[in-house]
Amino acid sequence: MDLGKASRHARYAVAVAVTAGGLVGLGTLVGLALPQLSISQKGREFHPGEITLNRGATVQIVNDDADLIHHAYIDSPKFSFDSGDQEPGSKTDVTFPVAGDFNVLCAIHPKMRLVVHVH
Ligand SMILES: [Cu+2]
Repeated sequence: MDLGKASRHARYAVAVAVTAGGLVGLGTLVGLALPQLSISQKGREFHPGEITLNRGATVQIVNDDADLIHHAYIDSPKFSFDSGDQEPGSKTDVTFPVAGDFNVLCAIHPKMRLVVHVH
């Protein structure tokens, strides 16, 4: 094992955590410790319906409707995404690589909307 490499990597991780904490405070630092944010689609609604993330964050969209297929997508000049059909019980990860405001829509249920603010 290359201990020198592991040690450099560890220092980098600590520096990132300290910088993030210093810039935006403890609340976000605690948020960073969570593996990811989970969004429900129960009852043909994204819940929560609006979230704010740091660039690079990953959201997990969970189809927790028992018998409905959903199909999440983002169509923006900055970033587009398409989940394909989301079977009941499925989980889909979306990582937001750029800052901006994005609407996550459902191709099957036009009223479904999740607003994502990425800083
Ligand atoms: Cu849907």
